[in-house]
Amino acid sequence: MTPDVRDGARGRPSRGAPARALDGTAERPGDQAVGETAWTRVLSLVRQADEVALACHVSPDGDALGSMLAVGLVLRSMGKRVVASFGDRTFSVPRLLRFLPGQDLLVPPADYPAEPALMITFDSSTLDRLGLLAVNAGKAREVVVMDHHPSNTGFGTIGIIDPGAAATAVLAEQLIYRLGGGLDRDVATCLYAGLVTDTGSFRHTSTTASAHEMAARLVATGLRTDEIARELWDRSPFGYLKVLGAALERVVLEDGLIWTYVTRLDRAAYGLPYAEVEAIIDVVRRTDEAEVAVVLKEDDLGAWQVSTRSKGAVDMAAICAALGGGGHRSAAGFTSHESVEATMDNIRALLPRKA
Ligand SMILES: [Mn+2]
Repeated sequence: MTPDVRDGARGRPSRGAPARALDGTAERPGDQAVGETAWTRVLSLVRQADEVALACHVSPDGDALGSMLAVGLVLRSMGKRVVASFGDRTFSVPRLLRFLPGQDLLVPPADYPAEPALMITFDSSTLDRLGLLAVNAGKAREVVVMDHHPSNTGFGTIGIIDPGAAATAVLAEQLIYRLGGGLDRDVATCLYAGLVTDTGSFRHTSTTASAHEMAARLVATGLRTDEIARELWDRSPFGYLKVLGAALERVVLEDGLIWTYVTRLDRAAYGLPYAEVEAIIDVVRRTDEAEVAVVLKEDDLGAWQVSTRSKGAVDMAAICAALGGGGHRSAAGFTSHESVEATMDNIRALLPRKA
């Protein structure tokens, strides 16, 4: 995609509001959860830096990678040297996210600065979620943590953390705005990917009026909402259908719980990478008769990555935390090294008993 620089399509916080000022003093998208002191420190660090090292959580989703690349593109346009990465052992951008602009900013963890003067992390609630780059963060002089998870542990030297933000992309937009950076179509595409990912395409309860207002600012740059939606949700390799079929063939409904599993053999038969089976939970969880949905996905190393969802009545974050994982009330997960049967028994034991 090429940047869109049409007048009137750039950097207007909302209709009738003044265009973004270079000194960052004009009216800006509302959010008072992050203290002005923190913002002031971040802006001064960024303005002084020649090089900024960006990182997002391992196995990045649209919010993590989109927020990071959006800020990276803007910093580069301001003349900064920018490196961006995530700490997966096998460094590969998930197929769904390869359409995002700014991928040339990415370097594998091995090429990341060992001791960055200024590091900014995106959508990572703990140091561990940075994977291999947790080591670099530990040695960085300053680590700015931009995140919206309520469970954020407060790592880093400066926190730009707002649990009320629909996505880290909301905070990334504010940073860009405060830096005086413009929203061109590439930057907006990255931010929009974050916003639609974390609001479930404007369906989750995080879909506030301000989330829609932000979407309006982004769409005004001329980005293609249809193309972004297709890239994120409406395409898959043929093998996905076959593996989905296998998962649905063995789905079990028991007492308000629906669950199934996908083995690495299922995937191997069609050369389907692990990341492609993430979406199976979205098919399973729609079942009317179930409050809780569980999909066990065997990863390439033979561990079970367990995705869980509830419709709100059951706190899956608490259950998954008890099993060594975490997440949100209605969407959480954990890793299991036990059998499918034992893993399901562990979950059943923690589910509330029916009256
Ligand atoms: Mn997020």
